[in-house]
Amino acid sequence: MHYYVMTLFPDMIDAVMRESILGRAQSSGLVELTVKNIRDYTLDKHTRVDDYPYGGGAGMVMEAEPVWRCYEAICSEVGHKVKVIHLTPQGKVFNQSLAKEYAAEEDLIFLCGHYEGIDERVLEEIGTEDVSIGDYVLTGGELPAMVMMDAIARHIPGVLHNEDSADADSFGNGLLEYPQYTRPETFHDRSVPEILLSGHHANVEKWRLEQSLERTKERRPDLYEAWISKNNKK
Ligand code: 6GU
Repeated sequence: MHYYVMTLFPDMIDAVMRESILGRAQSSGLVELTVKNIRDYTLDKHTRVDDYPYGGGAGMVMEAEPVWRCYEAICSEVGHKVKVIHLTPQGKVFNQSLAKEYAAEEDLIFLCGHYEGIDERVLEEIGTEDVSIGDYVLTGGELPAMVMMDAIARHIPGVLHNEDSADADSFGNGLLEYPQYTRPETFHDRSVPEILLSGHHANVEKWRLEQSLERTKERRPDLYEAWISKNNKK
């Protein structure tokens, strides 16, 4: 997977992406990351990349031309058109199945907006996929892009050391994950559930599924209902 990020704040991306699972994935060659500063593609002599909105209103709008030239530069590096994910609270909401879908791509461009957004015409011209990470407003698309790159990379074979983990995790089966425990057996008078010490694998699995269902019903009734209808129809 080769990720490209188009941003006005390249340092923000570099700092985070060097660390964690994604840093490792880059060292091992499973993930490549190229960060492009949109400002490098402006033709304005004062390196301006934003302007006042037509029709008036608060804030500034990112201009079409630098975004377009940056996009074209990436596509000519790659040799063909690349799917562009535009991070915006107006997008469809990102989830685990989208993460899996995007993980099948060879290259992905993340276009990070700032200010009051990006001139609509360049979004149309590129044909961006508009994606949000949830119903709240952030100051820019950089954090959402990094959230998505992390979630997507976990589905690339070899990125997680334990190959099962991506599917065993919360949402892999459509349910929240069961609670986990490690040593010691007692912490502040709280004991590890007896069944986990039993060594009886089938009973442990049964208990974990019950815990997952209980937890999902309580915390995410929407996911619980979806799981029940899916599993009763089978
Ligand atoms: Cl993708 N961008 C911004 N600016 N805010 C958000 C978001 C994206 N997703 C949720 N809030």
